[in-house]
Amino acid sequence: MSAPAGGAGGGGGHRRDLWIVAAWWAGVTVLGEILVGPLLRLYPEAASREGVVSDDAIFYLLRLVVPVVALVVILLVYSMVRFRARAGEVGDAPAQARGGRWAFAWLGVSAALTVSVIFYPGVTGLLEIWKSKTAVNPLTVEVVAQQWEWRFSYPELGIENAETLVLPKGRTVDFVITSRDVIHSFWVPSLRIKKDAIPGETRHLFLTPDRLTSTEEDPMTRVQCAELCGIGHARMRADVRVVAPADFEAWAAEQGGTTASAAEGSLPSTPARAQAVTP
Ligand SMILES: [Cu+2]
Repeated sequence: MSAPAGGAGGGGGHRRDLWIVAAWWAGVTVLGEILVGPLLRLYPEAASREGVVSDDAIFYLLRLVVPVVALVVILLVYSMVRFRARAGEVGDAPAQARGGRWAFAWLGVSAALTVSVIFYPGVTGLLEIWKSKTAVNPLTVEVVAQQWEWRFSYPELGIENAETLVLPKGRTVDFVITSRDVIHSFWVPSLRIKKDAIPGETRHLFLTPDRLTSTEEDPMTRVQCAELCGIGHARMRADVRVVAPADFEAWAAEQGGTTASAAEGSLPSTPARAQAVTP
């Protein structure tokens, strides 16, 4: 009961179909991999060590997906064209058989691919990103979200409620994130990894900016709320500057003591204040 031929056409005809599909698959895969290269270069450049890990994972998955999509689409289109009903043909389709070697091979390969990407780049990437939690001497930046603005405090430097997020290049930052009202999400697109800001909760996000950049140069380097939080959500942004360590110290000294809005009172329970405080 192990005759290889399944359909009505006979073994020889199917072998030819397989070769045609294989040739198309190889061609489209090569073409796809060639085209995906320039596409990936259009991807906005990351500006953090962790962001590069995240980008590498996405690029790997996009490259991996090319032969998979190619195979599925080619099989589908080829079958539709090759085995279509011709004019005047009214008979039934050939009886469909279940299982067989191809089905099990298909199942085995898809399962293996799925499991493999859980480990690489999944687990390996996460471990790489989580290394930042153990960075020595991270810079603490308290991030407070509220409808519809962000405030940044640097407790080690005595800076409170800054409206611009200034970060030194090359030093891991421990963002301590919370919200005063509803759920927001702290996101700097070029740093890549985001974290929800949740009232009553304090969450940590460790990121290491590794490129000098600013909102002016690169709009992807801005704080953008990434959780729909009301009518002002889209405008809930803040400028970001990643500067050299010496410039950061100069900025901190400039800010020192004279906080942007010292008159606003203490952090946690100030009621929502007017939109623009001071430019
Ligand atoms: Cu929002």
